[in-house]
Amino acid sequence: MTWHILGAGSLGGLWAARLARAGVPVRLVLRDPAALARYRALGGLTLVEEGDSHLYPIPAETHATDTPIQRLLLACKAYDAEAAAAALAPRLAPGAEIVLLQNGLGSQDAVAARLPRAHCIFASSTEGAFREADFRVVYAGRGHTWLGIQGEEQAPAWLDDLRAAGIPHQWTADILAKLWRKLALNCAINPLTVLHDCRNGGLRAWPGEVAELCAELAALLEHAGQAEAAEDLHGEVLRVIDGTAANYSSMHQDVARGRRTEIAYLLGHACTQAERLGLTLPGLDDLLQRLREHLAARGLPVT
Ligand code: NAD
Ligand code: KPL
Repeated sequence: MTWHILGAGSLGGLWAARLARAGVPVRLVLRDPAALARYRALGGLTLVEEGDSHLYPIPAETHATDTPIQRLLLACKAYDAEAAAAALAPRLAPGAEIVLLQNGLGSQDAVAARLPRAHCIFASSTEGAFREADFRVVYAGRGHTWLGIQGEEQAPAWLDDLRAAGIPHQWTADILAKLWRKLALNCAINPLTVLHDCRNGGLRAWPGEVAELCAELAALLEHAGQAEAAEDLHGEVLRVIDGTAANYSSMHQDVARGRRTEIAYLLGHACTQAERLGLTLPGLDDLLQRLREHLAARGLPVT
């Protein structure tokens, strides 16, 4: 079974290279003929691991190719996911499996609503990768990927492809708990690193602000039916701040490079859900307001 991978960026490239070198059939789905021409001129996708680079001549196509897709890895940013899924909808075979690698929450439901006949598998990853150049990806941090369909205990047989490819992963019947927990961690850390213009460790100078946000995020998780994901949230946030003290958060890196952030699917989603649940969370609302002003002042989208 061929894996089509849409989004030959950081995580999509990382998955594509590992699957391809394990002998799993992979095809990249690129945005347009210009991207395809640039890719072909380079001769494939390069993965850099521990300083060693290797070129993988993975076949590629554009959306316009008309062969059916049975298995798709959607590896674009959350704000591109719905449009990307809609563009590929006519090519999806009945019962196609789509793995959604997007961080945060909100985009997965938008994709699933667009593709009611597909099996959408949600994923939450702590692996780290970045694009050094076009179609050149650096594997920057080992991590783990949780995959699941909410309430589905039985892992699909095709997870064997990930095992063969050495992609660290685990199936879970409670993928929403994993996604909510990561969203809460990201909401407690990332916006503050942007506003205080600091590395994650710099947040040690703002213990009161971090504690207040964690208390509000834990209340949100509990009201959203995610009591387990709320457990010891503050403790884990402090451990992540210490464990990644020298790093800049992903949102800080996006803002520093003038790139659009996934704010709508992280802090924006948290505030929208709080409002829907009738919860007043002044610290999170104020953080969202300040973050939007900060982004707007730099000409970046605020949603
Ligand atoms: P990225 O920007 O490096 O790659 C996304 C790719 O998707 C880009 O190459 C873009 O051109 C492509 N794309 C967008 N729309 C497309 C379309 N319609 N057709 C074809 N290609 C299209 O992004 P990333 O860092 O790989 O992040 C993907 C998701 O994974 C995000 O939600 C991110 O938060 C999450 N994530 C990333 C990392 C990481 O280390 N990079 C870690 C954990 C989670
Ligand atoms: O995931 C992260 C990110 O930077 O996006 C961490 C390191 C957990 C900080 O929130």
